[in-house]
Amino acid sequence: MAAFDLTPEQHQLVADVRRLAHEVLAPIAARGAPGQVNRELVKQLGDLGLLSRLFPGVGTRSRQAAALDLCLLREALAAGSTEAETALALQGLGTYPVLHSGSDEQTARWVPAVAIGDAVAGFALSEPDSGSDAAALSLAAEADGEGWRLTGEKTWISNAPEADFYSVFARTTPDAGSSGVTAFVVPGDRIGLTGEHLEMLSPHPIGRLVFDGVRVDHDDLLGHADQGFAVAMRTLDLFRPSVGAFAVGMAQAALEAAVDHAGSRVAFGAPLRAMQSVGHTLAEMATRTETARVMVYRAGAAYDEGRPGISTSSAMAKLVATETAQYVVDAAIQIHGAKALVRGHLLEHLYREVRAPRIYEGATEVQRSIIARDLYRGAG
Ligand code: COS
Repeated sequence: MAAFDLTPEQHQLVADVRRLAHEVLAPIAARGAPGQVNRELVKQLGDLGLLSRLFPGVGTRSRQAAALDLCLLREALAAGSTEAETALALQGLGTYPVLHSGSDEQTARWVPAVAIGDAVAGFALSEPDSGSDAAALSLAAEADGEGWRLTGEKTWISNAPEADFYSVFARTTPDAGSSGVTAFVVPGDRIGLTGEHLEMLSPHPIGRLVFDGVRVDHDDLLGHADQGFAVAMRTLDLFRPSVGAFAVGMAQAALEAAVDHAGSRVAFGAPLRAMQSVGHTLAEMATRTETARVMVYRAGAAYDEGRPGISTSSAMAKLVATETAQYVVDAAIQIHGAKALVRGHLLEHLYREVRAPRIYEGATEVQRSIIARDLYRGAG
C-alpha cells in the first residue's frame, strides 16, 4: 500500500475518532483542571479503546508499534480536542520505553494498566541544562549496593508530578556522553521523588521532578546499563511523525474554520472568499496541510514496515508538519480578524497549542540536524 493511500477502514477510523473527540472527549477535557492530569479524560480514552490501539503487541510476542495508526489517532483527536490528543500522546510517550525495552514483568505491570486508562505515564529525558543536547544529561545514577541512587532534576516532564511511573534517563557513567546513559522505569511514589507543576502557554500537564537519592535496582532497568540513549531515541523515532500528525489535525481544524468564515463573513459587499487574496491564502493553507499529511503518513508507514532511514523520515515529517501548522493557524487568524483573538475562540486556543510542538520531542533545529547528519553520512 502506498503510504499516502489510506484504506476505507482508516478513513473511517479518522472520522469516528474525530467525532468522539468532539462529542465525548472535549466536554470531559473542559472539566479538567488546567495543567493537571485529567484522569477522567485518560480513563475515557481507555474505555473508548483508543489507548489500547497504541499497544497492539501487548500479550503477544510482537511489541511492534503501529506508527501510522498512532498518527491517524493523533490527527483525528487533534481536530476535535487537543487536550484529549495530548493526554493520549503523553501516555504513549511515557510507556513506549517500557514496551520497547522493558522486561516481561515490567511490561505486564504497566502497559495493560495504561491501555485501559488506569495508569498515567511520564517520559523524563530533559533537564534544566540538557534539552536539545540530550546526551549531555546529568541526572546521576550512582552505584549503591545492588542498584543505583538517582539524584538530580528533570524538567518539562509529561504528566509530572502526578504520573504513576516515569521512563527516566540517567547518567550511570560520567563523561561518557550518550554511551553513559541508562533508562529506568521509576514508580511515581518512590521515596525521594518529588515535583511540581509548571504553568505552560497551553495548560498541559507538564512538570518538574526532583530526585533525592531515589533508589532503583536491576528490576527497574529498561534494557541494559549505559544503553539507555538508544531507548530514548527509539521512542522519539516512533513519536516524531505523530507529533506531525497532531500538527496536521490542528491545521485541518484551522483550515476548516477559515473556509467557513470566508464563506459567511461579508466585507466590501461580498463574502470574504470572493477576494482572490483570501482564496489564494486558503488554497495555500490546504496545499501545505496536505503536503504535511502525506509526509506524516509516509513516515508512519516507513516506521511500521521497518524501512531504513526512519530517523530521517520521522524528523522530516515532524519538521514540515509543525512548521506548516504554525503557518496555517496564523493565516486562519488573519482571515478571521480580531474575533479569533478573543479568549476561548478555537483559533486563539490553537494559536497557543500550535507553538509547543515546534519545540518538544526535538525542536525544528534538532530535526534539521538529524536530516543533515544523514545527508553527510550518505556523502561519506
Ligand atoms: N535509534 C537508535 N539509536 C540511536 C538513534 C536512534 N534514532 N539516534 C542515535 N542513536 C545512537 C547512535 O547510534 C549512537 O550510538 P553509538 O555511540 O553506539 O554509535 C548514540 O545513540 C549517539 O548518537 P548521536 O551521536 O547521533 O547523538 P547526539 O548526541 O549527536 O544526539 C540528537 C543527537 C540531537 C538527535 C539527540 O540529542 C536528540 O534527539 N535531541 C533532542 C532530544 C529531544 O527530542 N528531547 C525532547 C524530549 S521529549 S519532550
